[in-house]
Amino acid sequence: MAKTTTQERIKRLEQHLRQENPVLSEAVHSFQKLDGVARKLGLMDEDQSLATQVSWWPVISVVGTFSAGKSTFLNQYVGHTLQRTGNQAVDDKFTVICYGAEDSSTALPGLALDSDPRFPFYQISRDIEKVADGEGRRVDSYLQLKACRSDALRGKIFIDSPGFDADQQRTSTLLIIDHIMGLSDLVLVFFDARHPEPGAMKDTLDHLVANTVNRPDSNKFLYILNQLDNTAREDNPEEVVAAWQRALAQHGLTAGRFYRIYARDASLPIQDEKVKERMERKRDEDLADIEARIQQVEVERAYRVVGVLDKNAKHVENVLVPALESARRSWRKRTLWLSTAVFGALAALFLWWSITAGLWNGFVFTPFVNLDATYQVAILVVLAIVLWFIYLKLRTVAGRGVLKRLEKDDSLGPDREPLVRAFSHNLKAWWHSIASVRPRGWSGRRRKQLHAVMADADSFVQSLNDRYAAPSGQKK
Ligand SMILES: Nc1nc2c(ncn2[C@@H]2O[C@H](COP(=O)(O)OP(=O)(O)OP(=O)(O)O)[C@@H](O)[C@H]2O)c(=O)[nH]1
Ligand SMILES: [Mg+2]
Repeated sequence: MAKTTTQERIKRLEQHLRQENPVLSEAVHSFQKLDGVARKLGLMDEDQSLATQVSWWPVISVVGTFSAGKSTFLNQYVGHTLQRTGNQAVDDKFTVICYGAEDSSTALPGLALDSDPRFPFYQISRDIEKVADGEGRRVDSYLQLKACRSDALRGKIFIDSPGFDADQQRTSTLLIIDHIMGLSDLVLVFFDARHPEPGAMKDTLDHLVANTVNRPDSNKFLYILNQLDNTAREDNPEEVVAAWQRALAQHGLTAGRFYRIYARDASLPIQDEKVKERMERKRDEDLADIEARIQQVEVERAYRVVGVLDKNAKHVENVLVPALESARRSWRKRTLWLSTAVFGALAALFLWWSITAGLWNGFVFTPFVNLDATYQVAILVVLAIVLWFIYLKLRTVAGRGVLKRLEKDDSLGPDREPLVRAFSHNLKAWWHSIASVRPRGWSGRRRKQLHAVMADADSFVQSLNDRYAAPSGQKK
């Protein structure tokens, strides 16, 4: 069987994970097993895979105002000068940063992101095109991908974004920012302590703060006041922080998740030893908190991927297969009614016609008994075949009725598409008797395969526990 593009991509996904999280690379195998079962049931076609429906890496994005130090922060975290930094707006693109095995860091065009489902910008060009005519084709001018061999990048994807200014942003850029905020597991929102008057950037704060603090996933937003070292020279550095806190509070940020930091390398020397000591301590505390949150999303995501595997396997067995059985049951019932009606009508028609034509002698149908035995057999065979074909036709008509009902059933939610697909798959199997409600492709063997996937999920959880937690206190 020729490998489909999706299968090729899954292979690459697995190779990529093997380097950075072997447990998850095993999980890819289990997803493939699950895909096999789902395909046999007709729930998906060859080019689909459940593995492409989960994002395999946690996404941590850095957004914020111009020159706030987003790229500097990322360079420091990664331990490489990956991104250019500077006091004019240097970044005009969104940069996806991930782990790569190559020695030197490599940059790839936006197209690489647009066409690869492993990354969070899969087919973004379509969405860009929808909001800005002709811009979809220019996806390279919005996005780029950088890979770098840094341990800090293992198991995560970072997104560095161009400076945000609500008044100057193009709709396509706003769309990408919103897309990123939606899909990220953690969003670091950067502000620049050098901006003396946070009140002057109302629209920007509206977008970055007011619109994010009330989201259901608001917990994933961290608001970071950066470049605090610049305030050390002020008479009252605390006043700068207080002004920012007031401005953010006006936009809805009341408690927690507000950090103040400055870059370790890029910072200015602070003369006053006391101030220096105090600022460094606060910075290190806050940086440690932020880094712990970054670490945490990787752990959460690993468990989530395994959870999705388990959930999907159980969903097939406990929800989709029973739903197909029930669809087959109503198919059988409809076929029965339809056949009774049609064959009854045909029999009545035949009787009426033959009786009025005087073809019966008591219970004997005279034209038939007067024939040769071979003719009798031949006629019976032909009749049986014709009736069989009529039956198959009726069966299909009844099945289409059930299919229509499935297609219209909104209560099925996301299950509707796979169920419709699987039921059509059942409809095509004319040789498979509808006396049985067992869906096409479902068998004891398939059930065992599903159970094996669930058992895999359990063992992955244990391996992840071993990797991330050591209850006995032993070192790995
Ligand atoms: N003093 C000081 N300077 C910093 C700090 N962080 C960044 N810088 C400097 O601020 C300038 C802007 O930093 P960048 O990292 O390029 O900022 P950015 O947010 O990525 O900027 P854009 O991508 O253009 O929006 C650079 O010259 C950095 O060296 C900091 O904490 N303290
Ligand atoms: Mg930058």
